[in-house]
Amino acid sequence: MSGAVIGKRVEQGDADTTEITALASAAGYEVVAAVTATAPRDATFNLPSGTAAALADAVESHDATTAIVDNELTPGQAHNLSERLPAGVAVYDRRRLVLEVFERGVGTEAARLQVKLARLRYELPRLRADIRRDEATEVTRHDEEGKPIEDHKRRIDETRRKLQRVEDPTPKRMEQRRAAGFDTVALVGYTNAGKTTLLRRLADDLSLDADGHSDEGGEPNVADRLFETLGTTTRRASIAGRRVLLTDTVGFVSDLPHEFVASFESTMASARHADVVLLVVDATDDTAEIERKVAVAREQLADVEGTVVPVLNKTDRATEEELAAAREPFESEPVVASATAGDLAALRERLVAELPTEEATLSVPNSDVAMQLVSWCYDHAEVRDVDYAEAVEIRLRGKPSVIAEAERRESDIGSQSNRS
Ligand SMILES: Nc1nc2c(ncn2[C@@H]2O[C@H](COP(=O)(O)OP(=O)(O)O)[C@@H](O)[C@H]2O)c(=O)[nH]1
Ligand SMILES: [Mg+2]
Repeated sequence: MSGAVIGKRVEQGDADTTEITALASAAGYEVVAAVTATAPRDATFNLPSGTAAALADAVESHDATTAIVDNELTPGQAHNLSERLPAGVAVYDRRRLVLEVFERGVGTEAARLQVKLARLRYELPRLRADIRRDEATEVTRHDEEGKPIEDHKRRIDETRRKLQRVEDPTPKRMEQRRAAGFDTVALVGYTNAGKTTLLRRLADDLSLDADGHSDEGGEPNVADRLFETLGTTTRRASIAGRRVLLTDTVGFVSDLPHEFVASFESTMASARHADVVLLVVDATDDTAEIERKVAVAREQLADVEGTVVPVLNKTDRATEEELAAAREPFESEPVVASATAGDLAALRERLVAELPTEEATLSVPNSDVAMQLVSWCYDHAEVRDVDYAEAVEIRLRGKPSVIAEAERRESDIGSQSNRS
């Protein structure tokens, strides 16, 4: 893991580095030190020069690869700062770090292109500044000076055109998944709450087959083909007999830079259409922080179609009192979980209880086709009871679409046996 040193300047009060640290670890950095200052804006580094010097010392003494400044840096300020640091050390501002988090987290093609566009736009003024500097030192030959900028602009145009052509597949895909008998669950929450760890735990424990092939074996079926298009952010799980697709999202970021709103929203599309949304909250945050995050989340999730289930995660690191305090900001009782310690039984139980469910009793004449229906029911729903007599009676519960399909099959069998 590469080491990073955080730098942050605030106009007043104390600089809080909690979120920038969470973002840094979400982007794969280990934060080894933080240098903060309360001071007015400074034109050279956007940090007081004493703070810039302390940042350089910390980078050097920890042998860090990256300096992350939790403020915006103009291209010139980033350059000035990197001149102060050991050679080869990267200088990131907050936007650059958020870009990297998004690059790791996006699933769909549309979201990937949105992030690519945001990155190209972020880079353009920086490229211009580099070229101006080279010109000043006459490194660039004059007949080439415009070319890198033109190339870069062309890539922006290309990406924008591609983006217009890709249709957001989310609603259609969610519909296909539902039709194939999957319940859809999305994990949302702030960075570092434990979404990805929870997703892995839920999927790993219960995935039918790690390589993504059908549990029935043999020819790939519809479900397998859907599975091929999932990407890395969606995993399959089987929970209490229900086939579930779990989707990770990039997560909420405070003061999201406006050029990332589109990418953020395209990753949230999967949450908007999911049957259940697990809102993952870090129980080790203090109550005021949890309150603030839950309020933002509630606003962001106002238009979701499914049920929002709050999950208090990392409870292995909270005392009883902390846990009691952490529960307070929630309207509905949160599920208490630990993605790294504990068995997640309570979470699975709550999840299944929140999935849309219907019950039905089917009745068909006793025959081979009736047996086929029984076996279909076992594969697609929870069979409570089967009564074999002159008629076969099946009591089952499951997804509404599965129950509807079972009833359709029941009436097909009924009309066939009426004809014969
Ligand atoms: N102690 C503890 N650590 C956790 C738990 N869940 C996640 N973590 C850690 O918290 C960090 C962030 O987790 P991650 O799943 O990447 O969060 P995400 O940003 O929401 O996807 C990682 O270092 C995890 O190992 C938990 O229940 N308990
Ligand atoms: Mg994650």
